[in-house]
Amino acid sequence: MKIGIVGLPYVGKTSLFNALTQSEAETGTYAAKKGWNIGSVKVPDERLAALAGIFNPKKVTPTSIDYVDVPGVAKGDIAREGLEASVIAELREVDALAHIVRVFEDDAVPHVDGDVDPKRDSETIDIELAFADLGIIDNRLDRLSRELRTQKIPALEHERVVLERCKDTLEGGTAIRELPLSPEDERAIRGYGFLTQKPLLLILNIGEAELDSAEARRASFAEYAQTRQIEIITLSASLEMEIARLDAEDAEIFRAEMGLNASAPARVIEASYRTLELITFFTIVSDQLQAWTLKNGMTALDAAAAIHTDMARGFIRAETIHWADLVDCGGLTKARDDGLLRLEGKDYTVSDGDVLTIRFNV
Ligand SMILES: Nc1nc2c(ncn2[C@@H]2O[C@H](COP(=O)(O)OP(=O)(O)OP(=O)(O)O)[C@@H](O)[C@H]2O)c(=O)[nH]1
Ligand SMILES: [Mg+2]
Repeated sequence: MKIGIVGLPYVGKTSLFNALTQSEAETGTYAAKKGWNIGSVKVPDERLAALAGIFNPKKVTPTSIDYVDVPGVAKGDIAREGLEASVIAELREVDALAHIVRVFEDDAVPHVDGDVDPKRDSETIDIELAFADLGIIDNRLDRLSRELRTQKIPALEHERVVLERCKDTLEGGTAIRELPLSPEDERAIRGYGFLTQKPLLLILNIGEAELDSAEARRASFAEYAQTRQIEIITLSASLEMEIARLDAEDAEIFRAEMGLNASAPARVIEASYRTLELITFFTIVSDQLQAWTLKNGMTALDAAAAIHTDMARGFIRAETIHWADLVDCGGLTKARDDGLLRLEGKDYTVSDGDVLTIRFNV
């Protein structure tokens, strides 16, 4: 899973990236504007520790999330191609976007549009993302109308109808995310990776001295977020970057002193999971305990495919137990003896926290 961090220039994108991935990428207003940073974070999961407690596995593999930190996008950048095409192409590949909005006041950090105005700024980015999608749609519609003049191809006709709807939606100031699309419609445009179709997290970068205003800030964005179906997180990126440099114990003490409750990276990761509607399942195979992600609603066969295509091809059944039941009874053998392992077929809908043992032959 990959999440792209976007926002205006100098709003704290790289600071947050460093906090999330424990990196030391260059921050500050003179950082190079080219290219992007990619880093990975292991998803903390208490269930893994509990399961490891009964299995003593040789290896424990958590899931991970990749974060991509791209250069800032200023008003008009997309229209005048001020942002490298490779950056946009990279963003088209991500599963979700985290949009950072500057709330912090700091005279030492300039603002591209003169002053700090979180609402205006978040709308600026909405518009830039919409422009990026419209550019692709217009090009494609041109091509399609030429192709469809000479021959009638139903799939292309359908694609044209869906793209026209996307275009109208964007021109009306709404993201493609909010456009109801059937699964067929969805398939017709999936390949374009439209930026405004991606799940979005809104991250308000509150100044370290103003953190007690976080709730009020969040409330001021409640309506904005609700109409756009997005989640809001508040944090201070530069403070989180400092905390990420401390060891776990000092970080805990520091958070307590600052009156910060849950760690911001953990909140961003949790929100990423919710936004993407992901669940976690676990496997225990030859001394290895591993966590995997799956889209909510997916089946045991999808879970098998996530592990290995051979497993999906030769799928027989999935022996299934909820992680807490397994921890309670103390092991898979005991669970099997006690009749706690359920035998599920390929259509079984996997639940968050399931431990699966996939039986298959190849
Ligand atoms: N006071 C304060 N300054 C911050 C905060 N977050 C970021 N900054 C400062 O803002 C400047 C820009 O931070 P970056 O993290 O490099 O911002 P960016 O969005 O990656 O910038 P570009 O990549 O150039 O678009 C740095 O000088 C940071 O120290 C914050 O929460 N409080
Ligand atoms: Mg940066």
